[in-house]
Parts: sequence; structure tokens; C-alpha cells
Amino acid sequence: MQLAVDRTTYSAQSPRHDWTREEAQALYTAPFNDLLFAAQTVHRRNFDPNQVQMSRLLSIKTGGCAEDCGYCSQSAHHSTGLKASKLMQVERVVEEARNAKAAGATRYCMGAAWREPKNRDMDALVGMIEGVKGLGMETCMTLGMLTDHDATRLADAGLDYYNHNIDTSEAYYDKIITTRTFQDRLDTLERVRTAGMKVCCGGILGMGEGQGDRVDMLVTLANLAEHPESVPINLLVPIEGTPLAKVNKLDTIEFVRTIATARIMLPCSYVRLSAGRTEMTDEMQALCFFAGANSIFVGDKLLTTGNPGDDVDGALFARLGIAPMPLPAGAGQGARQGHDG
Ligand code: SAM
Ligand code: DTB
Ligand code: SF4
Repeated sequence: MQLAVDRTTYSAQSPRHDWTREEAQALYTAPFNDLLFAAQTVHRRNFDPNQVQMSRLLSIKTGGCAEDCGYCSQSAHHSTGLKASKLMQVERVVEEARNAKAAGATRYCMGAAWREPKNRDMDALVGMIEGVKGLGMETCMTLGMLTDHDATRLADAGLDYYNHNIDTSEAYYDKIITTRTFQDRLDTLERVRTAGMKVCCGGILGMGEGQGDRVDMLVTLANLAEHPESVPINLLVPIEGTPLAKVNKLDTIEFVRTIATARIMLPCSYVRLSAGRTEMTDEMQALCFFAGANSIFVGDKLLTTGNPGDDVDGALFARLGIAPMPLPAGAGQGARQGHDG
């Protein structure tokens, strides 16, 4: 029987970087069962389908951000009632990472509410990277825009991943953020690559965007010169006091379609079911894992909002027969290990 999803579209052995909008749209809108079958087929070719990678987040610098991202609790442009705080001490960050490791996380992601890091913060950031790596965990940071110099310093300190999301389509970007451009995001992503770090880049669904915006975002990600190793797909967590607080909820099936289409277009990337899991049923998450999501944030807190927590996730994993993914051999050694630069 002929599947509505053309086999040739998803059977390529190596990742493609020449996706057209039409091809991506055809996948996204295919009959749901065909799309999920194709996504699960691609998933099994590249990953253990019953393992999920676990990352843990920490907000190392909270609130008071100069950017005006319409979804964010941490923007100084919105009155969300969030208390701003200074950059955390290195020792406290390493202590938190130690607890996360004990609870099973293999990657530690440190986020700062900055437009970009300042020079005076770089020594502390380097100390955090070195301290967390010393525990044998992979490291990730998300600090806003980077200069070439910042990117090189972070890579030299051994930072494994840099998270920098494009968040939505280029066309919808200025409906959500006006203090920077889509191109600014792409420029930082290129600096991260040039410095030799792995890229974590995805977006947020449910911000009032259309289906075409979700498809276009995936086309941008898939047509980057190298696919991001990690692709976080967040479901908007509505925050009181932000412009997006009252936006209509996204249809669950649209969310799962986006995950499945991402899995097919970015076949070797980890697709992370990121923010918004506290609002998802177990069944929705199960569908997302079937569609190819194979990474989550663990612990009871993301940056400023809640997350299911280890007990709830442990119960879900047990029901689904999913196991935490161990660190691959040699991982957590840093982008520049054994490198002169
Ligand atoms: N300031 C840095 C930046 O914007 O790149 C790093 C921190 S920022 C909070 C990291 C990402 O979190 C954003 O790009 C966005 O994708 C996600 N995020 C922030 N608030 C969110 C919300 N309310 N719901 C879902 N995702 C959110
Ligand atoms: C990403 O894509 N999602 C994470 C991480 N990268 C930094 C952040 C989610 C934040 C959710 C809202 C909050 O907790 O403030
Ligand atoms: Fe600042 Fe990042 Fe929040 Fe935007 S998403 S307001 S840049 S912390």
C-alpha cells in the first residue's frame, strides 16, 4: 500500500540540508498515522527507541533581562512579579550540578537572563564550566548573543553545547521579539559552530503562530549547514503579565506533528520535549516519544517555571518502558579537549 508520506522523502541515509517548504509541509500535513510511522522508522534507524536523554536546567542569573521576548517571565519589559537576581556563585552552581547528577541527569544546562554576557562575567562562567565538567557531566549554557571572542572562551573552557533558539519562523519573529532580529540569532549560532561547540537550537510552539510558521522554523533548522545536535521543542508556558499570557492553547495533535516532522527532517539530532510538560498528559508525552522525541529536562524546575519532577517522570518512564540514556563513551570531555586552541 502506498503511504501518503513519500518513502523517498524520509529514507535518505544521511541528513539533508536542502528541504523545501513544500516537502516539509507535505510531511507535516500527511495523515497522522503515516507521519508517525515515518518518524518512528527514522527514529529507530538512528537511536535506541526506548532511551531518553536527561538534562537538568539551572537559572544562574534570573530576571531583569533587557530583551522583550513576548513569552518570557524574565524580560524587564513585562511585569511578571519575578524577582531579579545576580549571577550565582560558582561553588553553588557546581553543588546543584552534583545533586542533578545524583538524580540521573547527564547534561547540566545553565541559563542566564541576558541579552549577551558581559566581559566581567566570563571568569565566573568559565569556573562553572570547569566545575561541572569536573563532575563528569556534559555542559550546556544559554547566555544570549555571543561575540567570536566569547564563543572561543566558552569553547576553550570546555563548554559542550550552546543553546540559542530561533524560537519561531523568520516571518513571525518580530511579532514576538523586537529587540533583536532572526538574523542576530543565526549569526550567534554560526559563531558557536565556528568556535567548535555543539549547537542546541529549537523553538516554542503555541505562541499564536500558524502551521506554516512551525513548518518554516523546521526548514530553517534543517537547512543550517550542520544540524543542531539538540533541538528543544518547547510548548509555551503562559506567564501572567507577558503579552502571550492569554494566547489560545495549541492543539495537541499539531504539537505532536511538529515533533514527528522534526524527527524526520533532523534524523540524527536529539529532539527534546522541553518546556510545557507539566500541562501535558502522560498520553501526549507518550505520543511525543513515539514521534521521535528522545530528550527531556528533568527535575521539578526549569528556569522560572515548574517541571514534572523526578518521581512523576520516573513513574511515566516505568509505564512506558523507557530508560534514561547513559552518557556516550568519551562524552562530557568538552569541545576543545586535546585541541591546542
Ligand atoms: N537569554 C537567553 C536567550 O534568550 O537565548 C537564554 C535564556 S531563554 C529563557 C532560553 C529559551 O527558553 C528561549 O529561547 C525560549 O525558547 C525558552 N522559553 C523562555 N520562556 C519560555 C516560556 N514561557 N515557555 C516556553 N519556552 C520558554
Ligand atoms: C529551551 O529550549 N528551553 C529551556 C532551555 N532551552 C533554556 C528553557 C525553558 C524555559 C521555560 C520557562 C521558564 O522556566 O522560565
Ligand atoms: Fe531575556 Fe532570554 Fe527571556 Fe528573551 S528569552 S527575555 S533574551 S531571558
